[in-house]
This record gives sequence, structure tokens and C-alpha cells, in this order.
Amino acid sequence: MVEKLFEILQTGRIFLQTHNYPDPDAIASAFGLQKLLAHFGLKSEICYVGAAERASVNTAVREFDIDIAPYSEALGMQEDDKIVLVDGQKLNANMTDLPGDEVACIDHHPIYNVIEYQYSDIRLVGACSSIIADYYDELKLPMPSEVATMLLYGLQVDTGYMTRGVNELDLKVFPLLYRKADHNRLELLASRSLEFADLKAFGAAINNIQIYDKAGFVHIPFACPDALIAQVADFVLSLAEVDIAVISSSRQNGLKFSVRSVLPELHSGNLLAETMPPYGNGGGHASMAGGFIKRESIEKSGLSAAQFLSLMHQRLLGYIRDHLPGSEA
Ligand SMILES: [Mn+2]
Repeated sequence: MVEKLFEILQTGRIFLQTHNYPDPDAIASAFGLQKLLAHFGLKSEICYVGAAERASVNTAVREFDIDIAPYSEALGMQEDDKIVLVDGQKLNANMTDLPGDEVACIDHHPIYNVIEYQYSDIRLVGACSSIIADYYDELKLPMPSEVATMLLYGLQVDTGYMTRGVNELDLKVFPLLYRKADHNRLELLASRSLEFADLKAFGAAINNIQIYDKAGFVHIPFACPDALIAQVADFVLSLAEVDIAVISSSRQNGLKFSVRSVLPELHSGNLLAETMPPYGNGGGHASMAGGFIKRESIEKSGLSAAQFLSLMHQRLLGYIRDHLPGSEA
């Protein structure tokens, strides 16, 4: 019951922390939760880690006047301030540990590290936005149009417009959101999901793609925010020849991986959970997952960056071939 969350948040400063490089679902969830808490007299601040902003997020933030700030020491977060984690979990590679106390977690990703929160609502549904929408429904709260629009946008982006990972809860809240949303503004959000600079990443994908069996491998030789990698992954997956997209991106601090699969035999989260260790870690949903390998691990391997990447591609492809019936080794 979400009422328990309100009790926990009665005292102290409240931060709603999204995963690093927040995507539309993360922003929508935090925004919807912030308005919900405000309805009960609880003031909260949305924060995240990750300097790079994205068009899909920027447009929404501007359009709906969402008060959101990248984390900095200037926020003055203290150890006893309360953090509600949204669209991610403590100890995830994409959830930086901030000074405050993670008292609560609302998320829709599989659990890889069991953490005791005072309030935990982790459901394996299509989008975190659906969980927030459900709170409004449970509490019979009127949902402001801008909240419905953002939550519907978050749900649509995370589920590929209701084509992947859609669960009963998503179906339950979809009509509620659909009826309340401002569809003109929704269309505007969808039409501004990329910016000019992003084309560089798509260019790298077009130039570097390698296809083995049904798997498309793309390495982007420069740093990209997670949400852009996800967009490139969707683009690669849209190729008729590709049913599994494996995207990697070189970052200052390591190597980021993102996987998409439309094959029921190939669970993206398991693929990364089994092939990233011992160098790094990864996991996620059946249809989409992420992984990360720290720079130190790559250096420790004694391999060059190119050799290491090729080793990882071999490991990934080995797993894929083992799990795809009828694919040639
Ligand atoms: Mn999400």
C-alpha cells in the first residue's frame, strides 16, 4: 500500500532519484510521484546523475515545466535526507549511490541485489510509469493532464509503443492514461525524441554494424548516454535481418552494453548476466537489458580495447548461438 510510503516520508527532506541518464519513463515516474506526494502535502525534489541531457527528456522537461536537477553537492543532500529510488534500484550500475538514505524503491526491473527498503514496490511490468499511474487509481486521485501525458509517454517509450514487456498492469492503466492525456503534446514529445548530435551515434551504427545469424552487433566508439544507446538499439532491431541487437559504447570509465531481443528463446537480461562477469555485470528484462564493464577490468585483462571488445563479442555470440535453436555455429 502506497500509504506506507507517505508515513515514511513524513519528516525530512525528500529526494526522488531516477536512474542515471534518465529516460522518459524515469522522468515521468518521478514527475508523477512528485505531484502525487504534493497532493498529500509532501514536497520533494527530483534528481539524477549523468550530465548528458537528451532531446526526448529535454522536450518533456521544458514542455511540462518539470523541476529536475542533475545531482551536485550544491543541492546540499545530507545523510539523513530521504531518497525514493524511481525506475531503478540501489547497487545497479546505473544508480549512483548518493549521500542520502534510500528508504524506498519503486521500480519495474528484475531484482539482482536484494536490498531492504522501508518501502519497496518492485513489479515486473512494462514501465515504472504504470506503477505510478496505479497509485493514482488506487487512491482515486484525479490525475492532472500533464501527469497522464508524461506517464503515457513513459509507458509508450519503455514498451516500444505497447509491443514489448506489456503486462496486465500496463493494460489496466493504459486506457486511464489515454483518456486523460493531451495527445497533441504527446505527439510533440514523440516527434522530438532525437537531436542533430545524436545522428553521429546512428552514423556509427550504420558504418560498423556486423550481423551474425540474427544478431546485430554495433560498437559506438565514443560515449553515449544510455537513452541514446537504447534508441540506436531499437533502430538496429528494426532491421529485418536482426532479432537481437547488441550495442556497446566506449566511455571514459568503461564499456557500456545494451541488448534488445525479440526472440522468446533469448532472454536479454540472462545473456548479459551470464556473459559480463567476471569482467563486469549486467541484467534486465527478457526483451531489453544493460551491462557495464569498468575500465580497470579491461586494463587488468591485459588486452587492448579492440581485443577486449572482440572477446566480449565472442562470448555474447557464443551464448546467443547456444540458446538459438537452429542457428549455425
Ligand atoms: Mn523504465
